[in-house]
Amino acid sequence: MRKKIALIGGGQIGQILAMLAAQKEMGDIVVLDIPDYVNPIKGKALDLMEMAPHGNYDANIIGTSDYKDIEGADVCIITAGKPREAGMTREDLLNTNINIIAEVAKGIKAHAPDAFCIVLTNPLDAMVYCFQKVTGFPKNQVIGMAGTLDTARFRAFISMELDVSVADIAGTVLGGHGPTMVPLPRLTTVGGVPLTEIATQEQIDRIVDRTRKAGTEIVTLFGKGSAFFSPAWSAIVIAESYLKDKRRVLPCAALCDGEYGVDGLFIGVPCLISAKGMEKILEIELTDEEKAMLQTTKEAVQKTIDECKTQGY
Ligand code: A3D
Repeated sequence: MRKKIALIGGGQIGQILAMLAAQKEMGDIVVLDIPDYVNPIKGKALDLMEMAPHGNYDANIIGTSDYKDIEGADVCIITAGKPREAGMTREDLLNTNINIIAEVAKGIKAHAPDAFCIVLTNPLDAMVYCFQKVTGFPKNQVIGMAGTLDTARFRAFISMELDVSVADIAGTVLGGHGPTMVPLPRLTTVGGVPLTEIATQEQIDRIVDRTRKAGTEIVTLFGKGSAFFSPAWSAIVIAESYLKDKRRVLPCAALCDGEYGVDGLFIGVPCLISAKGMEKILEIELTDEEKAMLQTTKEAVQKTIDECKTQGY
């Protein structure tokens, strides 16, 4: 029997997710959106079914606004909610998206209680926290997709700056999904060569700064709405690791229980993603400077969580 992937939110990211999941034959796909948007969602699903003969994939793809249709889903990827507009911070979305996430969490808990859940809605670290609070799902079953994208951006900017293939760049970005995130150039390599040996400090500073502001760079160019191709691919990479038990180590927002000195918060850390979901958080021995940056990002995440707590989460 095919796996089932539920995409909650069928907007910019949701539609790319559907296309990628279909092309990769990850399973049957249900795209769920609000009743007011159900016809466009049904239309997008039908369009993807009609792409199948040339796309060379077999998958049933439907659009719906009824949570009954996600029954039995193996994975839920949540993008329901508003994206940023130019001049907005991610935190500006909190009051709108918190209610949407609560509604989505209730729907998934009622209809797909065993699904591995990947949250993308911003402000990410706070929304994944609220989602877990409402569902009460164990920490291996819920993660936030942010570090996987932030690391992809970090690798892309290294590739552009040094004119080398992105395929050979390995690195990671820790912390919250915002300007306080912590890229780790010290642990980054290009074909096994330490980044710190082939890039100047000036280049590294430029890459780190651009990574931290990458989401805003795109929102500013768009004017309205935020990135969608790269966030979708990043979520697919996590979902694939779960569905195929690939055991990839990917930076995700995971519920920390003392790791990295963080307790009770979702924050970006390296995670082993297997058929068990978020099987394990991998800890890195950080320098004092990196620890200080992680403390700053932790305080920024805590601030948004405090706001969620005042709203009863
Ligand atoms: P958009 O194209 O507006 O799609 C969002 C969809 O959610 C729309 O189709 C809405 O109709 C739908 N929706 C709204 N309320 C509900 C609901 N209650 N139930 C089901 N569906 C609903 O936005 P997008 O796809 O560009 O972005 C989606 C979210 O992802 C936003 O919050 C973005 O800020 C966020 N985002 C996160 C990242 C990360 O790296 C974490 C990157 C880019 C965007």
